[in-house]
Parts: sequence; C-alpha cells; structure tokens
Amino acid sequence: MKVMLINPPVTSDIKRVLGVNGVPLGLIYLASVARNEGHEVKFLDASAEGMDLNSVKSRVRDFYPDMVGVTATTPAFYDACDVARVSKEVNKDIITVIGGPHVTFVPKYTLKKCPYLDIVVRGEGEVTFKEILTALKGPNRSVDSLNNILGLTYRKENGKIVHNPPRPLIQNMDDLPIPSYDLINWDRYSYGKLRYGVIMTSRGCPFDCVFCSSSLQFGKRWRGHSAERVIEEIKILYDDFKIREIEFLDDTFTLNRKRAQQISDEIVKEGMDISWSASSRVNTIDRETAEKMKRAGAHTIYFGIESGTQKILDFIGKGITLEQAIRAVKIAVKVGLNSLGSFIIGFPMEKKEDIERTVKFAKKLDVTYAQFTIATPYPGTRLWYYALKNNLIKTLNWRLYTTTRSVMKSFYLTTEQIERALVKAYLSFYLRPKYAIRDLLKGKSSLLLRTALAIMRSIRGLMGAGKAEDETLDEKDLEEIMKEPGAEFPSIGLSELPKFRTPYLHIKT
Ligand code: B12
Ligand code: SF4
Repeated sequence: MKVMLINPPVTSDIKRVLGVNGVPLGLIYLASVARNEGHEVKFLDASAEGMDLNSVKSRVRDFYPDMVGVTATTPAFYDACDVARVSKEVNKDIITVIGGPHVTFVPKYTLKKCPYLDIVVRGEGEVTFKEILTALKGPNRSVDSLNNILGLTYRKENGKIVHNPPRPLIQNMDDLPIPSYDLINWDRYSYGKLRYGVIMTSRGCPFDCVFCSSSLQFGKRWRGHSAERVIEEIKILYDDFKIREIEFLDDTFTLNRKRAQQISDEIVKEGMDISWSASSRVNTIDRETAEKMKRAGAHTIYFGIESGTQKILDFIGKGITLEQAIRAVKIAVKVGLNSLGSFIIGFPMEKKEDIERTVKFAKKLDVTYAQFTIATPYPGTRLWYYALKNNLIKTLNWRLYTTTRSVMKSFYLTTEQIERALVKAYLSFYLRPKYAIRDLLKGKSSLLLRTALAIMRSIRGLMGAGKAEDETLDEKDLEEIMKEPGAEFPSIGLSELPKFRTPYLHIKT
C-alpha cells in the first residue's frame, strides 16, 4: 500500500506565537512500522516546510497514496481535518487516519466534526496502525474489516461510527522500531547552525497532574527503553545525521534515576560530543544524577513547578512541595545546569494574588528560564472533566487551545485579566536587569526553551488576537462532547472524579 504521513500545515496562531518546529516523532515511528510491513511510505512535515494546503494537496496528488495518516494536537485539529479534506478531493477512496493527544479523547466528536476522516487511532499508535495496514491490504479494502482492531474508532461504510475497545500499552519499549530519522529534513529543525534532534527514551507517567494529557496518552505506567537502545538511537543521530544537540522528549527523563545515570555514563564512555536537555520532576532529581547528566553534556533541565502556592499545587495533584522545587533548582545551580521552570496560571480558583505569588516564586527560585502558560482544559484530562462538569468551558474552538489563551472560566478573573497576567508574568520575570534577552537567545537552546522565549517575544501579538470571550459556545457541540466515553460521570467536584482515565486496558504486570 502507498501510505502518506502528514504533519499538517498549521494555520492557528500557534505557529505565529511559538514559531518553532518540532520533529513529528510520532509519525516517523509509524513510518517505520509501515516500512517494516513492506508499504511504500511518504512523509511530509507541511508545518516545518512552511507549506500551505494547496501545496499539500499537490503532494498528495503526486504520490497518490492509498492511505493518508495525519497527526494533531488540539489547536492543530482543524488543520489536520483540512488535510483529510484535500486528500479526499484528490481521491475519495484514500483512507484517512488520524491519531494524537487530541483525537484520542474525543474520537466520536472528531469523526462527526470532520467527515473527511475515516479512522481515529486512540493512544499509542504503532500496533494499532500495523493492524490497520494489515486489515486494509489488498485491492478490495474496506473499513468494515476493522471491527476487531483494538484502540480505534472508525466510520463504517454505511456511515455508522464504531468505537472499538481500548488497546493495551506496549509492554516492552525496545520492541518499538527505531523512528525513521532518515525521512527528516534536519535543516528544517536546526537552530542557527546547530542541527537539532529529538529522542523519546520512555513513555508514560504514574503521576496525575490535572492538566496533563501526555500521561494519559501514553498511560500511567512508566516504560523506558533500555540504556543500550537509547545509546543506539543517539549514535544514529550522531553518526548518520551529524546531530550534536539533542532534546530528550520524555515526560520525566529522570523518573528512573538509575537508568538516567546509566545513559549519561554511556554517553561519556562512547565519547559522544553532544549537548542535550531533558525533563525532570523536582522530586525525581538528586545531585548524583544531575552531576552525571551535566558530565554527559546536558545543559538544561526542565522542571514542571507549575505554581507558587501549595493550594494550587494540591489542586493540580502535582505531588510536590514548594520546598522540593527550591531544592531541585539549587541542585541544578550547584552542578552547573540551567533550569527551565514551567508555571501555569489561570486555574479556576486562582485569584490575582495567587498568580502574583507564582511569578514571585519563579523569580525567587531563580530558575534560569521560566515558561508561563494559561491553564487549558485539554480533552481527556481531569481539568477537562472538571471544567465540563462545572460549566467552565468558554469555547470549543480548538484553535484557541494554545495555552496562551484563556479558554476556561475562572471563579474570580475575567479572560482579559488572565491573559494580561500572562503577559505581565513574562515581563516581570524577564525584564529584570539580569536578563538581556538577546544574550539568552545566544546560548544553548532546547525546543521547550525556544517555545518559552518565542511566547515571550510575541507577547504583544497575543493581546491583539481574538479572545475566547468573543466566541460562542455551541450547546449542541457541548452535548456531543458529553457523550464521549469518559464524560458520562455525573459528579461535579474534582475530588469526586475518577483519579484518572486512560484510553488503555489495564494489564497487571
Ligand atoms: C515535543 C513536544 C512539542 C514540540 C513539538 C511538537 C511536534 N512534534 O510538532 C513543541 C514545543 C513545538 C510543542 C508545541 C506544543 N505542544 Co507539545 N509536546 C511535545 C511532547 C513533549 C512530545 C511530542 C512527541 O514527540 N511525542 C512522542 C510521539 C511518539 O507521540 P505522539 O506524537 O503522541 O504520537 C503517538 C500517538 O499519539 C499516536 N499518533 C499520533 N499521531 C498519529 C497519527 C496517526 C495516523 C496514527 C495512526 C497514530 C498517531 O501514535 C504515535 C506513536 O505512538 C508532548 C508530550 C508527549 N509525551 O507526547 C507535548 C504535547 C503533545 N504538547 C502539547 C501541547 C499542549 C502543545 C501546544 C499546543 C502548547 C504549548 N504551549 O506548547 C503546542 C502546539 C504545537 C502544535 N504544532 O500543534 C500537549 C498536547 C495536548 C493536546 N491535547 O493537544 C502534549 C501532549 C503535552 C501535554 N501538556 O500533555 N510540543
Ligand atoms: S505533568 Fe504530571 S502527570 Fe504529566 S507527565 Fe509531568 S509529572 Fe506526569
């Protein structure tokens, strides 16, 4: 089969605001799966290539695939739908498949809203995708043959939407193929002259933060690649693609400290001259691990600190204390690592003073960089269900779900106050004498850091753009959303909601 995998051209203000491209790692894992099954694969990152929809359509016409697979975050969903639409315009028999952290949690609504999509893959995609490809092999392919495949929601030929049971998590991460890094046009992701690569060495997270979608997408169980496999991937990037700067995209690279140390030691042993950054949690870092990471070339460590008040940290379910945050940043400083602290403002129960406390805390901590975002109820998260049950959703216009817009009502603050507070937070943190922004930009970089800085740079632009309060909430849409699996429980308090909901079958290991 001819399979075309497309990262959609992003027209939401995400691109304008963030201005950064990230390698669509999910799609190149899927490319490897399809290639291993003997399919012909074409990969297109229309966003990184700066293409418009017409150019995408031409590429689809040129390749004339049997299947188009497209990925999307929440704000990129309409763009993904547009890719499916133009694919069907090229040939109505092209089977269109979508996956990613948005559609996983609103699969039926997705298919209703975007009639050009045939299949939604929920959660981790590799095994489900392989089974779809097998089921649709041959000239008389029909989506009706998908009824036994776990982890998907699809539109039957008669138009009926079918929601299959969930798929278990992949048990052994080393069973995953190496992503098809050869499909990547690395120059599109370089930063200055630096060729810049990404690796995800683990999936899943056992914690339960109220806003977090990735820990649901990849399950509540941490699963890591072996250190050997990680080194193998680094070597491919290093030797074959001359990558010298790597970002580890794991939710928490240091969750298994022993493994993080092992990987660091191996990088040193192999004599690889790379610099890199990775995420941690303030309670999963210690001096020894940080030192080893630094020795192996790490320059920045990313901490989700989220709030400067324990009350909000408790609401988030972060499972950390302010003291742990102080301690973690001190460790980073001691070993010479930069720290990038992520802070979220605008939770429904936050008052102006709470937000101010968070900004003050960020400054007191003296993280090297701070990223501030607005609490956004992404589908599937506990915050999403909390917002639904408490009637706090302002809009279902996914384009606004960028974390720089206030899309959720607050008990105390207006949209304007929250969005202004975001601008103020950046100005207050970065416009201190110790920061000269151009100097920051000269240093080692990481995708997440560039995102933070890009938000800051375009902060004035943010204020001019449309606001969620100008949007109307379509009650019918809301009703549809409430019919999604997971939205049906009747309670209204966060504590009454189930601890978490994942799209997975729970397998005892
Ligand atoms: C790196 C990253 C970025 C990078 C680049 C992203 C990119 N690749 O283009 C940058 C910094 C630019 C970024 C920006 C944003 N990000 Co981001 N990002 C990530 C991160 C840390 C890793 C992404 C990744 O590579 N994952 C690894 C691959 C293997 O997973 P995957 O892409 O999900 O793909 C798998 C499945 O989803 C599925 N699948 C996905 N697509 C498809 C398609 C088909 C056809 C099939 C069959 C299956 C399938 O199969 C894949 C393999 O298992 C994730 C967290 C995470 N753990 O994933 C957040 C995450 C994706 N980001 C998130 C958010 C919110 C954003 C932003 C909206 C906001 C912001 N302020 O950062 C912007 C939006 C950018 C955009 N263009 O839409 C959320 C998404 C939530 C949501 N519902 O949309 C996540 C999940 C983090 C979170 N907070 O929970 N991000
Ligand atoms: S935000 Fe919380 S739940 Fe999500 S990956 Fe990080 S620690 Fe885990």
